[in-house]
Amino acid sequence: MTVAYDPQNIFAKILRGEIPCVKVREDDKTLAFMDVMPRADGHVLVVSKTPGRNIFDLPEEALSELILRVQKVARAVKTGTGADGVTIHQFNEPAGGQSVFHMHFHVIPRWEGVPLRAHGGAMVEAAVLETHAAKIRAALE
Ligand code: DGP
Repeated sequence: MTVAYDPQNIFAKILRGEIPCVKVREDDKTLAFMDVMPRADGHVLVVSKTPGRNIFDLPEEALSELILRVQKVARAVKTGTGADGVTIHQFNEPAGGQSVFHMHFHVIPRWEGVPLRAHGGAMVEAAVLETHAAKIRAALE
């Protein structure tokens, strides 16, 4: 069964400017901003501006545009944070670990031997997120 997209989800509200976020990158197709519950310092979410719940219903063209932005952000996250690598996560439906039902990718910097913090763990204040965002923005091509 396909579940309908709900335009009242939190990322749709961020896209409409109804609630704040710490922005990293924006263009006409996508928005990248800091995850408020980061699994590592520098954890970014890349969100499609096309309404879609997840991989099952996002139109192909929007998915193509989104993954190309994920690559740009991943490069900037690695360079900007000085990470050894980057983990990309994308969850679909509650059973798949998804909690916000607007299509997005997680871009998470990784350092050798450092485990990820919990998914959906402690919230970090905007001023701290901004210090990481500034480094990532500076590394964007
Ligand atoms: P998931 O749907 O499982 O891919 O996880 C959603 C992620 O979104 C999770 O890592 C926490 C983050 N998140 C939830 N609410 C907000 C919010 O209001 N602002 C920001 N920046 N991130 C949020």
